[in-house]
Amino acid sequence: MDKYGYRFSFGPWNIHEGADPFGPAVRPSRTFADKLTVYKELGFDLVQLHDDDAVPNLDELSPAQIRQTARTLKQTLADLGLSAEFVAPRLWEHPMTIDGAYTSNDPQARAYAIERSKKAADIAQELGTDLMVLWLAREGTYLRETKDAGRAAHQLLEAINTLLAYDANLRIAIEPKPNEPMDLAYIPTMGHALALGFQADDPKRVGVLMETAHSLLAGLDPADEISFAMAFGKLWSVHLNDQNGLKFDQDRSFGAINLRTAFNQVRVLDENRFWEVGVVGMDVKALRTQPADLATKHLRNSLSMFLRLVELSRSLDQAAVAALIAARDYEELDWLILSHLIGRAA
Ligand code: GLO
Ligand code: MG
Repeated sequence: MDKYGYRFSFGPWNIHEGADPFGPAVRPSRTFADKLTVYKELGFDLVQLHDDDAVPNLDELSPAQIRQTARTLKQTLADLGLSAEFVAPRLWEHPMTIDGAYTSNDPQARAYAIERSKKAADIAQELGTDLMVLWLAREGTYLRETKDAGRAAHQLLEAINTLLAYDANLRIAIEPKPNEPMDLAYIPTMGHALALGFQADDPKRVGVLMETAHSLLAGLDPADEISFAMAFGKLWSVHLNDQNGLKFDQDRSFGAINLRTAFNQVRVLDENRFWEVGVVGMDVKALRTQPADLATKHLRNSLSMFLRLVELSRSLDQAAVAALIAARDYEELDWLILSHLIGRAA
């Protein structure tokens, strides 16, 4: 925990080999165990996990074996002073999920997705976290005529209800994203995710995770997405990062592209006391050009940027801001904010 009370997390996928769709890995793989040793050094206390990060090959294991492996991991994490923030079922790599998971046209694939998600819930339980993140990677279409978006909405709701009923303590945070890998995803924004959650059998247990890059790819402002979710007490985690325009999902270091957008995300998180409700997750990737021994600086930079922006948010002259708003002098306010961000007097 830092001096402001925030706790930070990332997932093992955020230390990666640098492969992209046009080129192979450029850095050697680090084992999961090795990655875990980096967390504390970098100031992170919690680990975000896919179900199969926690329990490799879970499709080949019995429910009892899955629980046992997760229990062992809980101890490994504890020995390192770490704990799990959430578990996310990885519903986008298995051959059964080629045409979608909960919304696949194939009933067997849909059944697989539900069974797999139940296993993820068991893993979360054993790891001592009540939070499951649903990034609905392949719920959407490449070809509009292949599926029915209305039917898909009901299928997603049914999947969520099934999981809520399966584990009475489970909370589900939906992570919206508008595209990639799909052309068009069914749950592209915070509004879609919240609407779905409010329809659930136990709406109290469904919330959201806001990822900066995903909001930007939807043409939305991440700070407004945060505020909208927090207005209803629904923001349970974040994936802070950055994104340069409407391109592939870049997962750049937090604040690396647009400092003011980053500042406003931190400002609204801080004003709404996010440290009391959730963990600050960094879903960032090192640039492919980064040599192996220097490939965790994106995590260090993102965390440090967050803390510097908390400092800037708290040192903003609130009286001056209020006076300029009252005078409707928004140009002067613009100047005050920009000056504050570059550390100069207005
Ligand atoms: C990809 C997503 C992905 C998820 C992660 C957790 O665009 O951001 O990284 O956050 O798989 O479910
Ligand atoms: Mg993410």
